[in-house]
Amino acid sequence: MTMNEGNEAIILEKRDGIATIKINRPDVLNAVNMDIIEGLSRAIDDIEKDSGIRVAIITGVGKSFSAGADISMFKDLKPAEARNFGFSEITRRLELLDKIVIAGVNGYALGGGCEIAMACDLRIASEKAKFGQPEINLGVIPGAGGTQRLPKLVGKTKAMELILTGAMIDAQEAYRIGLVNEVVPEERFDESLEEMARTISQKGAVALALAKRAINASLHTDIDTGLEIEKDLFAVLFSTEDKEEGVAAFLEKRKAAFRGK
Ligand code: CO8
Repeated sequence: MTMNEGNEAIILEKRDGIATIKINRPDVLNAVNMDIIEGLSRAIDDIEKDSGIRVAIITGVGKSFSAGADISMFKDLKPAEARNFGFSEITRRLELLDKIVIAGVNGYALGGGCEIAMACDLRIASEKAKFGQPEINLGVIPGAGGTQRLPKLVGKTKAMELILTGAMIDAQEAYRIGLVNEVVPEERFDESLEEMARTISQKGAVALALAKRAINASLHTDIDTGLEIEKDLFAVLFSTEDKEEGVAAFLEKRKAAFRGK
């Protein structure tokens, strides 16, 4: 199934249990304005409600993933408007979504673009991708989760360096510091994204959602609380049909056919 959300800044397509969200302002390297924030919000609403979707991919149209917030808006933005812009809430919704979200970083992922990618569960980069938090060059700091998620992903040392210098790094360096899962040649980019999405979409939907929840909880809780959360979620899975199917399939030496229940 393919559908267009009716907001051209964001294109939402669905096929075989996988949703693809495309950021579509290529003339300005997919800089994020209100249309993109609203479009992303609607796309997340849609995916959230669609029980047929297990995996979502976010990528950019053209040569950029996203070069961050549309800087032309900053000129007249008042402090309260900057605070309530809604960008940070979008990244949080991606992180809390009960589906797996993969960032397909096809080019620049700068500022808010890097922050969207970091809120996703996995990041696949084309070898042309570039990452950075250049906000310091504008006299500001990351405002959509960068100061919070970057240290968790790459450690305080590198996060300080990237945010304080505003330096841009290439895909290989992003891989080396643990910011991305995989770097692939441009010609294999779509295929690699599809392959990762397909592999994950064939797993049980409840197990995927609970694995995501448990891993994210580990970043914010002490070990004992985290282990309690894990035990609870592990136990929940013993009430699912997918657990029956997964175990039966192993014992019968066949491939499991999960139904997401
Ligand atoms: N905002 C607005 N326009 C942009 C942006 C942007 N972030 N990035 C690129 N563009 C536009 C350019 O102005 C240019 O437009 P035009 O053709 O009309 O001149 C077009 O896109 C193409 O860009 P360039 O000609 O600059 O292309 P280059 O290949 O020479 O350079 C770069 C590419 C290096 C990516 C360069 O465009 C650049 O440095 N862009 C800005 C990157 C940046 O600083 N991003 C951080 C923004 S701040 C942010 O993201 C904070 C997020 C939290 C916000 C919270 C809510 C308020």
